[in-house]
Formats: sequence, C-alpha cells, structure tokens
Amino acid sequence: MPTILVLNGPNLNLLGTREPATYGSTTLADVEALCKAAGQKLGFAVECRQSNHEGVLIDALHEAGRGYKAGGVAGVVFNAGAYTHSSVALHDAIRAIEVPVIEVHISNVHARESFRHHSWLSPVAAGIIVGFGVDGYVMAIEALARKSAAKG
Ligand code: CA2
Repeated sequence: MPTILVLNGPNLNLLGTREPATYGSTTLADVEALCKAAGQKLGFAVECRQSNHEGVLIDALHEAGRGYKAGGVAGVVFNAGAYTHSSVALHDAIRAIEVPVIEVHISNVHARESFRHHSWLSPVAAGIIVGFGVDGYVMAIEALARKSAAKG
C-alpha cells in the first residue's frame, strides 16, 4: 500500500489546547486519526510526524524523497507552521525532492498578519490548501490520491 506522509511543524503539537478561535479544538492526535481514516478509504497508508525542529523536518522530507523514488511514497501533506514564512531551507528541501508536497494551513493565513502572507513553500509545492481548518489535511490527502491515480 503506498504511503502518504503527513508532516507537521513547530507548535502544531499544541493544536486543540490553545487559541481555539484560530486553530479549532481538534488535537493533533485527532487530526492524525482523521488523516489515517481518510488514507485508508482511498487505499493509502498514512504516516504522521511532527517536529519543532527545522532540520528534523528537512530529514523527513529527504526520507520521503527516497521513498518516492523507491515507489513506496505517494506524497507529503505539509503544514510547516511558522517555518512557512521564514525557511529557505525547507523551500530548498522540497525543491530537491521530486515528491508532490501539498502545503496546508489550518487558518486562512491571508486574512491574518501580513508576515503570514508570504510562503517560501508555495512556489515549490504541488498545491496549497489554506483556511479550511483541519479538513484541509483530508482535502490534501484526497488531492494526493487523485494525483497518484493520474500518474498511474
Ligand atoms: O494556519 C496554520 O496552519 C499555520 O501554519 C499555523 C502556524 C502559523 O505560524 C502559520 O502562520 C499558519 C502556527 C502553528 C501553531 O499552532 C498552535 C496551535 C494551538 C495553539 C498554539 C499554536
């Protein structure tokens, strides 16, 4: 069964515990369970990882790149948190791997502070899903499943 990696960046381990007006009350564990269920329905295994460390996220992307080349990985759903707005290193990592990466944001970053309007990841992402709450993760899994079917 092909695998989709759901990768979450800094502070997303706090999901559901603070700032419910912005991020909702669903916990990261809930999101991961939703993603696994969505993947299963579509015939994909879903592996979930979260890190507060940029280098760990880069290593996970490189690993997904090797998995994609070997044929076991179908794509990555990536919420890089605040690194979205600052990390050229994550931009380079996504550019370096051939894996389709769907950038996800729970909140509508364009309706928030101007420093959240720029993403270093969007130019190298296969697609972007923003502002649909945690449903965005499921939408991204569906998008990767379609992409994978189109690729054959
Ligand atoms: O909307 C998103 O998904 C973000 O990627 C979330 C990031 C933020 O820096 C981006 O601009 C947009 C923040 C993640 C922090 O998550 C928390 C969740 C609950 C409580 C505190 C932080």
